[in-house]
Amino acid sequence: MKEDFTHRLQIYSKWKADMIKNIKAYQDWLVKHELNDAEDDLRVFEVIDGLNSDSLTVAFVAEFSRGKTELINGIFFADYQRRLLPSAAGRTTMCPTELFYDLEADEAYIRLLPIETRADDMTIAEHKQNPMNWTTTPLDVASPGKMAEAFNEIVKLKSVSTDEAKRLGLYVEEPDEPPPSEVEIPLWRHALISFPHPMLKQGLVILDTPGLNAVGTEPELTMEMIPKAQAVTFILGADTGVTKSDSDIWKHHIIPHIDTEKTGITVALNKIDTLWDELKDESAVASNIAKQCQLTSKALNIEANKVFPVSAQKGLLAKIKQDPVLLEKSGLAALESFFSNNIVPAKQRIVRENVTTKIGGRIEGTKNLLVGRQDAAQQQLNELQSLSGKNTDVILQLMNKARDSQAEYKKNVENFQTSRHVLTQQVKTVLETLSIESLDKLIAKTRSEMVGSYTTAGMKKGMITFFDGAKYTMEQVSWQADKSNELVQAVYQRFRDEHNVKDIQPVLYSTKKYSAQLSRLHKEAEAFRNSGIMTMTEQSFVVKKFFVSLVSHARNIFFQARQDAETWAKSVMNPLAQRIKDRKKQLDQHLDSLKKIKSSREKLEEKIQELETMCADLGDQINTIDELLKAIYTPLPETEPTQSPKNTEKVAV
Ligand SMILES: Nc1nc2c(ncn2[C@@H]2O[C@H](COP(=O)(O)OP(=O)(O)OP(=O)(O)O)[C@@H](O)[C@H]2O)c(=O)[nH]1
Ligand SMILES: [Mg+2]
Repeated sequence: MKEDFTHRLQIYSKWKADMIKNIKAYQDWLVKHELNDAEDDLRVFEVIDGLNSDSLTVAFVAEFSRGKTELINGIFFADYQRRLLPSAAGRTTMCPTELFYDLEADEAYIRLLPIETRADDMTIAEHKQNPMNWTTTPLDVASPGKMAEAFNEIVKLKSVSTDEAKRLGLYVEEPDEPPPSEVEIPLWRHALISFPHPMLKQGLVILDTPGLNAVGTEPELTMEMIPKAQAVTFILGADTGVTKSDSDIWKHHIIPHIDTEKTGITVALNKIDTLWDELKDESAVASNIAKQCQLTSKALNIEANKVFPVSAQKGLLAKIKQDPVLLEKSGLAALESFFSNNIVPAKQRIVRENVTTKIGGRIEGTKNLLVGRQDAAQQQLNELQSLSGKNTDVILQLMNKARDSQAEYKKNVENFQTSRHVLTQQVKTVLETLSIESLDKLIAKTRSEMVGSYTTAGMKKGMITFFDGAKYTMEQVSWQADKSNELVQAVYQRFRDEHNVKDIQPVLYSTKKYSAQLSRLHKEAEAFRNSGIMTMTEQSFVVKKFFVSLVSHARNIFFQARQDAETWAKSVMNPLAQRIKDRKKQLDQHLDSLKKIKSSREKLEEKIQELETMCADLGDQINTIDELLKAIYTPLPETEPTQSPKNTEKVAV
């Protein structure tokens, strides 16, 4: 089964590689035909970069000791014939752990972020930009024993004074107990494991998390890392059922932060082997498991076919011992095939949409330009063909017509330059409103409202200031963007009328995406404020962390909105400028041809032939672009329908 997932990842990687090849070919083609400009080059590089660094994240989340790590061992690392990542009773995984392969460095390592960095204002994402802040140890991949030993770092603890633990937000005071002088805290804040496993090399990232109700869970994990995953698997224990703590995690840390349209959620009801009973017949056991799944699906309010009964431990054992009967019984294969059949195709769809929105329009624009050239060449060809056997007067008439067109063209260019200038002024106001400086002022104001009162009330006030301010700014931008769009549309309309072209349409700038992101962030912030975390004594620390990640998130949204506006402003008129340039060239060439034909009638046949070759060449170029468009818009071959796990079919209501 695992081969299935690997195989799908391979097909997906190949699709990405082909996409990169096609886009590069397009870029080369643009350069060769002198049709590229700096903005387009940048966008193409961005898309290629995005495809190169694209990854697919599967996150495993749960209360502690539900078997997250064991499930990862069983699904992905059974080939190593042992339990590769440490899994044991009680709290084991002490820091979020990302398993991936660092293709750029092409090295296996474990990189650990010291727990003390919790005291600073930097997010984990920001720390990732700077390997100097981490402790890096190379991994000896030839020795599973040595690797398992290196991975043991992620379960390590150390003793610190209670004050130090408080400073790091890792100590919660018990109301009736005197604080101890020392407490045990995790040694590391975050772990990155680069490991040359075939699936990880294909871009898979596995996120293992510590029990989410642990003291000091950083909001960055629940608000950023988990929501960004393409798949989230929530794990429960069949021995414990859905406890209050499980249900709190599900309600407060998972559901409010996940966009179910984008993220595939599955629930693994683990440890079903605890329900196996050799004294009962198999059907009684199966119906007991099915009942548990049904209860789980009801308790979490999730479709029954998303609940997978599994035994991670027996699955791992079955794979190591190569026991197909036990493997089947462990239910691991059903969960794996769900991953293969659903996660990869969903991911490919998102990536393809991203490529098409970023450069699809540009490629279509290129095609329209070529069709425009072909039409113009065909028109000239028709004119020249109609000249054979005609006298000089007719040629003179055509020359006059061409000169009139040139004069008209000149006037249109002047109009175009004026509109371009007006648009530049208009866009300036959009960019000014989107300035990071004004957002930073808002952040400072919010901070001053919250500092010293990291309480529910202080936080509520701060959040109202922040989101009202951010929303207001975005509305302003949206209003100004509408005005810019109207202007652009008017310029295009005029261009279409004056130049008699039908197919040319502008790309418009929209803040919709950013407003939606902001309101999502707002929703997450509200969910956070209403969550149980706010009543915990360590609140000031967690709230501060929350604020840090909220601000970095909001800043990113504004930064992206501004960058997009800048790129848009620079390139929105390019298709028209390109057409104008083309038109000038065509008019000049045509007049030149007519002059030559007038002085020597033998030239007529030569010019007709030139135009015929040009039309044929343009036809070839249009075909090439069509192929490229087809490659970009075609999804991966149809996948098999979603498979339901055997046991839950019985419980589907
Ligand atoms: N019987 C049984 N025990 C399991 C199964 N899966 C995991 N366990 C045991 O449950 C305990 C916890 O497993 P882990 O994989 O460490 O759990 P975790 O969710 O990663 O826990 P934390 O890292 O503490 O958050 C270990 O002793 C495992 O051996 C299973 O399918 N059946
Ligand atoms: Mg674990």
